[in-house]
Amino acid sequence: MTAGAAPTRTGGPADLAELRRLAVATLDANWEHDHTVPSRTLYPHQWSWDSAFIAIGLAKVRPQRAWRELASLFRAQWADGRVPHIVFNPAMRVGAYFPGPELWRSSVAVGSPALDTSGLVQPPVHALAAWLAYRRAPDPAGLAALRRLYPALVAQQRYLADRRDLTGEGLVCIVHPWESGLDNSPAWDEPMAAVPAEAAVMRAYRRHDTTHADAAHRPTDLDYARYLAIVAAYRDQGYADRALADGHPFLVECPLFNAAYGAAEHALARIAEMVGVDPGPHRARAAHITEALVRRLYDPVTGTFAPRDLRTDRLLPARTVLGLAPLILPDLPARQVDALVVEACSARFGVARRMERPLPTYDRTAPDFEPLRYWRGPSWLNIGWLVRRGLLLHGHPELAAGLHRSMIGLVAAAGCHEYFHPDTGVGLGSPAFGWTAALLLDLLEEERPTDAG
Ligand code: 2M8
Repeated sequence: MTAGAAPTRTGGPADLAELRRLAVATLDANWEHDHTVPSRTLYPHQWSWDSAFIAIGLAKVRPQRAWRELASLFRAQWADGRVPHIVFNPAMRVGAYFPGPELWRSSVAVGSPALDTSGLVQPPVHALAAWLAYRRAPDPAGLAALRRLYPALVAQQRYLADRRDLTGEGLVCIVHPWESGLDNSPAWDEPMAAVPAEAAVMRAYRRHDTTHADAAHRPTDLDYARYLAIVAAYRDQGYADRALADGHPFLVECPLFNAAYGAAEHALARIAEMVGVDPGPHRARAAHITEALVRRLYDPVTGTFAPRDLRTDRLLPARTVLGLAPLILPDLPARQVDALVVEACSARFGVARRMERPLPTYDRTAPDFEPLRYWRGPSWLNIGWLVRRGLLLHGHPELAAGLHRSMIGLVAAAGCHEYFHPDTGVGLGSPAFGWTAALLLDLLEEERPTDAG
């Protein structure tokens, strides 16, 4: 089925031209001088992986903005190479987002930039985004932007390799669920249960998210108490990674984060070729990361990838969509590709040529599957976009087409929501969400990703 046959239900934009207009209008409305906010209400600052996804969608319609989006994010890169997960807009009123700069206190940390930021990172999808933005707008301005970004993208990878590979085994760890981007995924339930905190901690703070979104669709107060406890532990060490091994409360090797880390080296090899640098070292690192991912995070018993908790050295049991992310690696061995296709097409995730239900973020058959709560079941466009890309890369165009149709159908029926009920398609969270609009635009282009694009 083509995008033109996307289902339209009452209340949603009717045809593809209207969908395109809605997506562009959403991105225009969320544009804020040099970046796009994920949402005017829930997330009024700049977020790291949001900007990467947004740049991909902007490339065809607003190419200059695509490059500004990435350039503004990288202006907030720390001296050690980390790209912060939030760059705070100083023009926003205090309290516009919780936790704000007063909690992060980045300005007193060594090597932080002039702007207030968080001290965490997010999945490094930026090199891939820069490469895809260039493929979608391959003009001299794009090439000049790639040239400027290349050293910063290399430094981002270097930070991860030098500071976050705690075991020396070739994978990098995340130090907070927020770094995964899938904040309250059931994947993190086990390590989070070991983080000391009580829901009562939240009485000292005012959460901002639950004034804009239904509390039943967001993380709980107990989750937030633990999020803050982990931030405090990292911040009080000055965000210095050398202290992580000495009892930091959350240390996990995440399959999506590491798949992005590997995909970044593949993208950097392409960028290096374009800007006249030797791509060989990027290719070698990419191969090393894929090998480490298979060795450390692939579980032959379940046939999928799982996060490894470094505090216990065990794979975490929840079957989440994080496990499918290694499909984005062009050099994933056939054995793992085949196993992930089986997992994707199982009743847990329901990928099919004729998908009837959207891709969930968690195993539909699990007793604690929650179709309304954030990353514990709902369908998200960035994840569907990544999995679709992986399916195309590995020669499954019909399955990719099912996902494509289901994602366009979601937005056609409900608009550019942040996430969607995985059965009914009802829109949840922010109704005008940046990466939903951007990735919808990209999907509407109907491009066939290959290894190169
Ligand atoms: C969500 O995360 C932030 C914290 O970083 C939040 O809940 O306040 C996640 O969905 C994350 O993946 C996303 O980047 C961010 C902004 O859209 O919101």
